[in-house]
Amino acid sequence: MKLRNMVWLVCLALVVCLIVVGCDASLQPQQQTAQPIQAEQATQTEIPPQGTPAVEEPIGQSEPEELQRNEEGEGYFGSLSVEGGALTDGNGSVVQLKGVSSHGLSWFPQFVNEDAMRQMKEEWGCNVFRLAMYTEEYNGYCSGDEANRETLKELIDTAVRAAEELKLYIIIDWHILSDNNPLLHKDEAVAFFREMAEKYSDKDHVIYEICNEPNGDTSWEDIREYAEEVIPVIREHTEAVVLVGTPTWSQDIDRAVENPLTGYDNIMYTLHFYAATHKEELRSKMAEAALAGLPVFVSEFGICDASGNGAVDEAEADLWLERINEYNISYVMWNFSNKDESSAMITATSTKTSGFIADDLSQAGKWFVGRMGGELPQVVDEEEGQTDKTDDAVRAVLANSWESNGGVAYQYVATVQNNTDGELSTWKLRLVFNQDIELQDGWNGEYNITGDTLTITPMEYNAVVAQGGAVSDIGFILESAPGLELLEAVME
Ligand code: IDC
Repeated sequence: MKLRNMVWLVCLALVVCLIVVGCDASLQPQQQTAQPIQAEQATQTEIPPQGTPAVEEPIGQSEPEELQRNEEGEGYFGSLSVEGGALTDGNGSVVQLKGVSSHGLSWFPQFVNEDAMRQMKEEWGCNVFRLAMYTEEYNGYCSGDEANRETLKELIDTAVRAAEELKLYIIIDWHILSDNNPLLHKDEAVAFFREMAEKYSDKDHVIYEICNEPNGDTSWEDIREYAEEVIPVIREHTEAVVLVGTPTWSQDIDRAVENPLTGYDNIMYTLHFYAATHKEELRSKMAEAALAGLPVFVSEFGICDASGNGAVDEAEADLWLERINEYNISYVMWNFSNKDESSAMITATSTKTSGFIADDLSQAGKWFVGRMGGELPQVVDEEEGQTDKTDDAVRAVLANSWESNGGVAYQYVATVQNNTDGELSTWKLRLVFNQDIELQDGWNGEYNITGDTLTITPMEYNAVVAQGGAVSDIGFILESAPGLELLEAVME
């Protein structure tokens, strides 16, 4: 009797289990793939059924249970296309690009480097980097000479190649501004985009922004006329996403709603805002365009005023971000440089071009990284003794430390200062610690370790130091037991 009861009980339990599992599966068909996505990762969601206004069926960060992590991970989705007003990956799932824009490539070329791009991607959670190539202002593509044009194209190429490795999208931005009408430099634009599209025809991660901000009396008809000439040239080589600016510094997106370009796939229209200047009126315009099914891309925004300077308005910036996410719109923040203006993400006093810690970021920079859910290393344990033991020409500062692989990771930033009376043709640093170390990562130098001693020699590009000059941002991460101390840092 007892045995039979037990058999019955086991069978009953099995049946109940099967029913429960079955119900659960039918209620949550996507459970295997749906997992909460990390804040710093770009989002990818189910595309809403055609014709469903996004406002009724909000997609994006607000409904984490609907989010799917892209199999490729890291916020990189391979080749992109535009479907039903949304940016999508190859499987038709909506994706959102998030990232930063360079300042003018001629102004701040040093900020376009692989280490900085790696930090954007890996620590801040960006999946797109925009290269703002002014056409007119300061050594612009059209105002500068041929050598300048070559330099700009080389910088673009450096970024495109680094981004390919890092799985970061790149926007090549034809940054018209004081040359207010894109028709002014149409021939140059046609030639430039022909060259770029041919060169990068097989690069899934390149996006073309054909005119930053038409302004003045430039009409939507002018922009259309320009786009009708530039887009076909790009299309001879690639189906990559093309971003088209709109009148009034890319604010009149409603004109594109009324009369969008036809006959091309993968076209998006840009809306730009500066939170301390542009508020609910422009936000509604953006939302209406998205609701009307227009593919909208915020390829530039700032959280200060439209001059790129003035006070930052975080409250208004948060309202913008909320609305942007509601419609799953991609966004790119102006600007990744240390210019002394409030839109610059790096403080003017920072001398670094990568390896940024919290102190290097401006209010705008901190806001951005914070909202991205990214990491902001703080300066910790910067004990006086740590820098005192260095000689005049070498400064090595512990920037951060954290637990790692059962030990501790120590991030240092070193600077070489040329205090001699002539140029240094090369340099070599020797850093001695109180215990054995291992190298986890290092940038802007060649690193060698024997026991407790680290030697650093330059890369090709930072070997020569002018008299009175310095090489900053020699950065490295060491692994060691707790209690690591730098005993000596000298130039050999
Ligand atoms: C600003 C830069 C500033 C530079 C100026 C050149 O922040 O350092 O001197 O351009 O005219 C835009 C433009 C963008 C502007 C930015 C802030 O796309 O080039 O950058 N802005 O004025 N549209 C609205 C604001």
